[in-house]
Amino acid sequence: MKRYPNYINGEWVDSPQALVNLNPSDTRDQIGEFAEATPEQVTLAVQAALKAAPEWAQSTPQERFNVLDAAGSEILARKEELGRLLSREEGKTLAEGMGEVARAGQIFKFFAGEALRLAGEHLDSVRPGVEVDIRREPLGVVALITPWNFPIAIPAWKIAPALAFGNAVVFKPAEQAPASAWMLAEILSRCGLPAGAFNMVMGRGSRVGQTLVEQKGISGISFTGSFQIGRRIARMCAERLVRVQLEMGGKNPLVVLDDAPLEQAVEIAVNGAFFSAGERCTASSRIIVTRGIYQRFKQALIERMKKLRVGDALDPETDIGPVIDEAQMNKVLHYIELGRQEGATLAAGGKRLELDKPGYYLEPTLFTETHNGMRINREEIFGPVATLIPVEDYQEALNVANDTEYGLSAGICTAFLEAAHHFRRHVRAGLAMVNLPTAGVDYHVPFGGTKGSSFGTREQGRYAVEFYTTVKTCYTRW
Ligand code: UN1
Repeated sequence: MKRYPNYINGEWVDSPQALVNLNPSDTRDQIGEFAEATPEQVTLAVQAALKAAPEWAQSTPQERFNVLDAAGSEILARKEELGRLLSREEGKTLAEGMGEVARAGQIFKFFAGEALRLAGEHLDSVRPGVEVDIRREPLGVVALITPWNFPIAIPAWKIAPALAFGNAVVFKPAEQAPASAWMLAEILSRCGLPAGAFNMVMGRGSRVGQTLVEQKGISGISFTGSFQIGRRIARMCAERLVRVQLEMGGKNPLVVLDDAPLEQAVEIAVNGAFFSAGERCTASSRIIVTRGIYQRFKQALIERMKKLRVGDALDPETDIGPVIDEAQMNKVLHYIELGRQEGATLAAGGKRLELDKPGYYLEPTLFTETHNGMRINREEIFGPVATLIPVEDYQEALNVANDTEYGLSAGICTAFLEAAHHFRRHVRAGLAMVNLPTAGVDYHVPFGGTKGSSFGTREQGRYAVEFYTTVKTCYTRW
C-alpha cells in the first residue's frame, strides 16, 4: 500500500505511525496509508512557517498570483482524476466529486486575482501637512483545520486566501479523507512557494489538531468542523488572544409555502436534504411546510425519494453515496431511533442497506408529523435524514425557522414575492435562499452563518481578506 508523508519545510517527511484511508463505498478498497505527524513534527512545521513568513509576506502580488494561478490551473486540468479520488475516499457521487474539485480550482483562480487587487486606503489627515495610509498586512502564520465532507474545496477556501494575502500556512486535513488534501499539497509543492510557506501535517484531530492549536507563534486559526471542537478552539484562542474563525454545524430550515410550485419545491428539498448523503453543514434538515400544501408535498417527496438510487459513489447511476464511516453510520442510526422514540412518523427509509459490497449505505430517511421541539429537529444529524414540520402559515414558518441554536443557511420555496422579501430580511441565518436549495454555494461570495454556526469574520469571496490580514494605519508628515 502506498504511504503518503507529511509536508514540512518544503520536504516530504514520513512519521512512525500512519492511518489507513478506506473507501466508504467498498471498505475492502484501501486508498493508502497517511502518515500521522508526531508532536515534534507539528512543532517543526510551525517553526518552518514562522521562518518563511517574513519572506512570503514581502513577495509581490505577481509572485502570489503565479503560485495560486498555477495551482488552480492544475486542479482544473486534473478535475476528473481528482474528482474520482475524492468520491472514492469521501463517498459523494462522481458528479459531486468532480464539481467540488472544479470549485477548488476556481477558488485558487479567484484568490490569484485577489492577490493583485489587495488594496488599502489613502486619506488626508485632519492635521495640515499629514497624510494617512491604511494598509492590509498578513497575520503571519495561520493554522487551518478542515473537515472530511469537502476534502478539497474547504482546504482550498482557507489555503488560497491565506497565501494570497501573504501568510504562511500549517494545514491539518481531516483524518477520514486525507487523499484529496494530500494531492492538493503535492500540487502546491510544485507551484513556486518558498520552503516553509506551506506545510501540511496529517492525522487525528484529537492528536495532531490539538497539538497544532497549542503551538506558540500562530496568529490565526481557521477551523471548519463540529460545534463542540469549535468552541474548545475558541476558548484556547481567547486565552492566548489568537484570532479565530469557525464554521460549525447547521440545522437549516427549508420553508415550503402553499403557493410554491410543487415539483420545484420537491427537487429543492431532495437536493438540499439528501445530496452528498446529507453530510453538508448547509443541508436542509428541517422542512417546514404550511397546511395547504402539506399533504401534497409529503406524498410527492416520498414518491421522489423512492427513485433515489443509493450505491457506490463511483457508479454513474448512483444518486446518494455512502456515509463516511462506521462512527457516522452509528450516529445517524441513533438519531433515527431517537426520532421514532420521540413520536415522529418514519415515512421513508430508516435502515442501513446491505449492497453487493461492504460499505456504509443508508436509505434516505424522512420523518413526518414532527415538531420543532424534538431532538431530531434541534441537533445536527449530518446524514441523509430530514423531517417535515407542519405549520399554519408563513409567520409560524418563520418563527420555527428561527427557533434554533444554529443559523447557517435558510431557504424558502414560494412564488409570493412579499413572503420571499420578508423572509430574506427576517430569517436569522448567514445564507438566505429563495427557490434554491440551502446547500450548494458559489465560490466568489462570502460564506458563513450566525449564532452557533459560525464565529469570526466570513470566509470566501472578497470578505476573506478580513480574517487573513491585519490593518496598519500609517501617518506621514510631508
Ligand atoms: C455548500 O453547501 O456548497 O461543511 C458548501 C460544509 C460547509 C460547506 C457547504 N462548510 O458543509
